[in-house]
Amino acid sequence: MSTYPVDHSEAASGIGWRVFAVFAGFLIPFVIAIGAWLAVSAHNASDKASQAAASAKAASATSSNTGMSMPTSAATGAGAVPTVSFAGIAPANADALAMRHAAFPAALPAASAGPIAHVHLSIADRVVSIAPGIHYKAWTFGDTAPGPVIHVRQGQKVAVTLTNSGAMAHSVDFHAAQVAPNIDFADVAPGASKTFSFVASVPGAFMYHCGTAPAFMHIANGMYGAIVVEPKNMPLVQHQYVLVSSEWYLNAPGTGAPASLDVTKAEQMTPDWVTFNGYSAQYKTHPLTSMPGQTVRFWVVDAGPSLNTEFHVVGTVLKRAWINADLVDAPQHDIQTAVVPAGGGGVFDVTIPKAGIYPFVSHSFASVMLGEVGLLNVGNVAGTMSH
Ligand SMILES: [Cu+2]
Repeated sequence: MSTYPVDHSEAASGIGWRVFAVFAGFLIPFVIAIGAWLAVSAHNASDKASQAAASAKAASATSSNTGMSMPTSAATGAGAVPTVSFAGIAPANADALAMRHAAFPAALPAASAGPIAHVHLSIADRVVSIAPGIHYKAWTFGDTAPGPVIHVRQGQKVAVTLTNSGAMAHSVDFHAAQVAPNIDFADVAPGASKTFSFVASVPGAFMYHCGTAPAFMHIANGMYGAIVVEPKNMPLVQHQYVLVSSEWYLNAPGTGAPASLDVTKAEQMTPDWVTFNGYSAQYKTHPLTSMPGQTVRFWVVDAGPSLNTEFHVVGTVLKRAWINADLVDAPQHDIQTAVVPAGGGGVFDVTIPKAGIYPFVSHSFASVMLGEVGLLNVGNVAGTMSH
């Protein structure tokens, strides 16, 4: 038996010291980390403030040249630059303008016949409408943003002729192609044209877009579209619609003079409008249609430039969902919402037995508030539906 004298107060204080030591072992690095973080934050804040000032100055210096609001460098300080939102701005006659607007044709066009699909894409600077009464100075394929829907059969050769009538160099990058991009996706000078071809060997819903640097800006300015490469074995459906989602970042409201790109907003990913097929909520005033019991296929491409689309149809489930537009593997079944990533696609079938009005949305709901919503009218019923 130990005879070692035990001083209970000493023992107690020894335990206390050990507890303190363990606690301090955790606490001291924590305090140091907090201190370091505060110091870095203060430093960043001062950096960002000076960057913001520099960017604002650069924006006013460069906007007279390009018509766009641009920071000094794409990589600096965008997060700290204050911007003004023009989201939801609408003239008094917005409803009438929305009704008068000719909706971008969403129906999938027929595929080209024969072994070669000839695709002519003309590039031009065009003022487009992106919401009721809102105009935007876009760079376009085929005079619209998105550009024309291209529909080919798997295995077809796609012969592309690109004609650049715009004021600067542009190009086209087909996600459906497997080619050397430095050759086939190379820039075409203003006034010039080029041809190239590829075999559409992989089926899916693909994006095409201008790849001229900075591609970010060329996409944000409207240079994108969808190419559907259809395999032989797709289940037959009664209706097929193509939806291309994209964001718009405006340097002005666009109600009077057309707006141009605000690069800072685009870097911050704070769009003024998010659209299916280039115009806010156009399929609310001009709904897509089907009849009860029919199957509707949505070919969805997200052009970005930066935000995903969380595709969802209210009042039903996606009966078949080819996630990432992977048409080689079997689809998923009966899911609620599917992500279509920026620069990607998805193919979704719904079969709705009951007549009614079924909104389709990006369930990332901020995008709905900015215009990424439409309606599927099943059974030609009267009325509308807000979401
Ligand atoms: Cu371009």
